[in-house]
Amino acid sequence: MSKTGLFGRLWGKADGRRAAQPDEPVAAEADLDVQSIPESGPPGGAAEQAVVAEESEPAGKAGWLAKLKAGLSKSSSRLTQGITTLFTKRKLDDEALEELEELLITADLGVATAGRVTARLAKTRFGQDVEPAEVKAALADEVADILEPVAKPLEPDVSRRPHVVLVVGVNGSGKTTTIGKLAKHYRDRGLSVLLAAGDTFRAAAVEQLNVWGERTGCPVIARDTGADAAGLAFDALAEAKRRGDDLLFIDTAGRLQNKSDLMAELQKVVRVIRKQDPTAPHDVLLVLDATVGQNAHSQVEVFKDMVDVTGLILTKLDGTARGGVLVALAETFGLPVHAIGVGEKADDLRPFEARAFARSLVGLD
Ligand SMILES: Nc1nc2c(ncn2[C@@H]2O[C@H](COP(=O)(O)OP(=O)(O)O)[C@@H](O)[C@H]2O)c(=O)[nH]1
Ligand SMILES: [Mg+2]
Repeated sequence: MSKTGLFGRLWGKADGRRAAQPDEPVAAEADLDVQSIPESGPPGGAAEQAVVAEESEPAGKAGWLAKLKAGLSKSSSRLTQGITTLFTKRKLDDEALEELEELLITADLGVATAGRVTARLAKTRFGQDVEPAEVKAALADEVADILEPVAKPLEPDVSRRPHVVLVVGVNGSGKTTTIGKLAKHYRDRGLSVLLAAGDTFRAAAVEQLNVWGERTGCPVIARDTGADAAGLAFDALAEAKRRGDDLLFIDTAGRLQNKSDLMAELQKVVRVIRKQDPTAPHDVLLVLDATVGQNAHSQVEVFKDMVDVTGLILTKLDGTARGGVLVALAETFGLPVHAIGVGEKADDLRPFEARAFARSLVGLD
């Protein structure tokens, strides 16, 4: 299968649905700072090519799988070393099962998953000699079964023009970076994408989104630091409608220290954009940093209380030993996992594939 075909399917229907549209010029309004990118069509100019070259990686599925495996190597080595130690020349008895369960729990897979995996092994192999490889394969199968139902692509319905995606999560979880990566992905496929710098709390946050806007050729709607995020989101939606954009990504602040303020702000953003489009936001993505491990659970709880989270994106799966947390989250919340981040570059966000992830997590090819 070609790369385009594979990722086209995984990333949902919007891919390639519409031919590239030249960007309309963006009218700057009084208190609106619109960063218009003076080029037409999808990336392809010299500057864009420079960015693409810098971001290049081994092409295709093989390259991506290698990257996933390398990224998850800290998580997988913890599991595989543990399994090898436990099951070298050993019968699968109660004690071994208990130790396996503990290992899985400490690898962040969660109590329920740990219980299921050990129960499944016990059912078929109790009292027999087991090889580490068999345990790994059984674990990968069980994990894949848990992840399969949540591995759902983001499926923007571009006929909404725009399909509105609100992106939430605590500070530093990777919201702005993820928006940049998503913008690049959809822009590369010919969709027109508008970005709203709704983290109006920090000047650096606005600047960061502007950089991604330039890099991806997507205009950014921004205002001064301290501006009302809801007002900005409202104007961004009006602008996206006027321009006929396919997608609008709204970045938000993530000051969890002040939970009630953040909740009020996010709820106001939702209320205000619904005045223009009662069906928006069409997706509310919660971005979670995988390195926080089990703490991700409380973040999901907190944000679910604030807004109707429709899906998750897990970032920083590169280089963390806590990749197992994705399994526990899937088991606990059953929320769709749309994509995972395995690096800071534009191409380091990929659709979430259950089986590939499960095998990489336990260090299998
Ligand atoms: N290694 C790695 N770093 C990431 C990933 N996603 C985001 N980051 C980095 O995490 C930091 C915080 O990201 P940012 O997008 O600013 O988070 P925000 O505060 O939620 O908007 C930045 O330095 C990003 O480059 C990822 O998947 N892998
Ligand atoms: Mg940010």
